[in-house]
Amino acid sequence: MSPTITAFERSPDRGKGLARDMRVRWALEEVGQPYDVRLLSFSEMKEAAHRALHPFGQIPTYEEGDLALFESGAIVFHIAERRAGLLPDDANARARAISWMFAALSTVEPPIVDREIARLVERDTTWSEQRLPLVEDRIRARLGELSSRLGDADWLEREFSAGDLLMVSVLLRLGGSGLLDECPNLSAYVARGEGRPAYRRAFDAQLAVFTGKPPAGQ
Ligand code: GTB
Repeated sequence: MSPTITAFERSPDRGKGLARDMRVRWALEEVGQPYDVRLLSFSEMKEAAHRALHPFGQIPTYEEGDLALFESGAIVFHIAERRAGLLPDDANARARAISWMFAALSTVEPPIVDREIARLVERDTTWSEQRLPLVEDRIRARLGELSSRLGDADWLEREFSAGDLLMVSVLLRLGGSGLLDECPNLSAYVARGEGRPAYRRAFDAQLAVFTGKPPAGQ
């Protein structure tokens, strides 16, 4: 039986692939696992039926048989553990890839989310103009560190892994900010991720929800 994930019925990003169902779709595409999608409105996300799956009333969720999961990182990890293609077989390499998954979500993503909050939610406050450059400097520092570690490698460890999948997903949230352009190797890294066929399939599928047209080639 195919797993079912949840996604926005109408994503606020208008199909740019920035909502967190995108990373789950990408993981499923990487491992060749077909999936179904249940689309939810904002009000449906807050209803008891959805909160039984997701305590915070958000997307994405993942259901497979009698298993229900929430949190995109946990879902990607579950997919990577169960199916080949997203985590190396060697135990140490696997542990390092998992470290990058955590690094993406708990070290790199928080200041990036903070920037979105500063720009969107706090923009009418008197202190927003002072805060935004500070948040951007925190992102710059992280990007500089990540850029130094990546160097001229294609991926964070030898092979593409769930760590790269989550890191690229997180960095994509900086699109249009100019911050990624300050680290050309990171821009190239993100472009490599976006160029993967599995990424393209996932992107097209979530875009089709927004446009109402089936993905090209279907
Ligand atoms: N930590 C959780 C995870 O990783 O799964 C966070 C889940 C989360 O924030 N979900 C968001 C949500 O359901 C959608 S992805 N929000 C509705 C709510 O909380 O009521 C966040 C998101 C939303 C919109 C854009 N965008 O428009 O660009 C980007 C990211």
